[in-house]
Amino acid sequence: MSEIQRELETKVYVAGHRGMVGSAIVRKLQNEGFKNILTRTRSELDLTNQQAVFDFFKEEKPQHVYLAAAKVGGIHANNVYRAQFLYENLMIEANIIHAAWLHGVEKLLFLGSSCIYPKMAEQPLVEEALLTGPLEPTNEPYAIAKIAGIKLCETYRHQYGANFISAMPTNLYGPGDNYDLETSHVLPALLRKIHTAKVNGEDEVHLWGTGSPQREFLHVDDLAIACVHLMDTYDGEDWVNVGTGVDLSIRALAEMICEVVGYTGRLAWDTSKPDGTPRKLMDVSRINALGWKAQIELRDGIERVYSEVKDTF
Ligand code: GFB
Repeated sequence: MSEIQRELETKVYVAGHRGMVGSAIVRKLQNEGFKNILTRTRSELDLTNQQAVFDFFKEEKPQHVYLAAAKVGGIHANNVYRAQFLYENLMIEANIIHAAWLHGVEKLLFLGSSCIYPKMAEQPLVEEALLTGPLEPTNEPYAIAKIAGIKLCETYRHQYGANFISAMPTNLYGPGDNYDLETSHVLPALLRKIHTAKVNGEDEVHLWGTGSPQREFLHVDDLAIACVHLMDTYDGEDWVNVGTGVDLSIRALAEMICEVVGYTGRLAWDTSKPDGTPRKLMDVSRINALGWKAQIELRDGIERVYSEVKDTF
């Protein structure tokens, strides 16, 4: 068997395969020809249940793990379901990372988030900015859980020699996103709101905050390429930012979406809703130096996603 054939036989567990990130990783692995992809639905395996996770790893003995399972949401969900965001994410990470070590997983990739960096960190955000200042309050519980995940990978590497690595994606969008207006992230929320306003002939659309915060958006298919690339090539202890290195204001995003959707009404800003972090632009020099760069331009990505979802709203 050749080296490549052997690699394609690797038993790979993708935790969170029904989510936007996990499903993109599964698609990418399938396209690459991986033959042994292991998944479990939430009803088959509750990742917050330590014994169930330990039993699963003992029985299946995966060689590689992509840890893409998480409780996620936009600014409102993060701010309201604070206990769940902290508890569920801590449990999922601790259970999987410990089980992976106990059962000899050869390599694990943990997915974090750009919200781990301090609210007022210097821009663009370098990896070294971690733990240098207070976090953005609206997503502090989620960020603390994600920081714990990074530290689990780091400490299991130091103490036990485990090859566990971490990637920190910027704000994501793509197929399989959440379009529930209460719990979604900004890009899917705006697509839905602006599409609905157009279809209903409304002359204004209500968006949250002031429109001035800056955000960076990465298509999840680009993230999946980065994840598989890191799994193949990167064994370092430092976590790695994954983004485009380009951002825009929420107002500019809304205007771009209006163009894609073909909506010409007015944007009305509800300033009783939070703005969140003023800016979180990733410094992506580390991953660029490792041989990955985002390929999908934001406008193209939005057009792609809009054509996939517009008939489902
Ligand atoms: O994606 P998002 O909800 O979260 O974006 P974050 C929030 C920004 O978009 C704020 C504005 O400035 C909001 O005021 N916004 C405008 C809206 N209209 C809307 C709307 O209809 N819905 C939403 N959701 N926002 C997330 C964290 O922060 O970043 C997650 O909550 C994660 O934990 C992710 O880390 C990367 O970008 O502020």
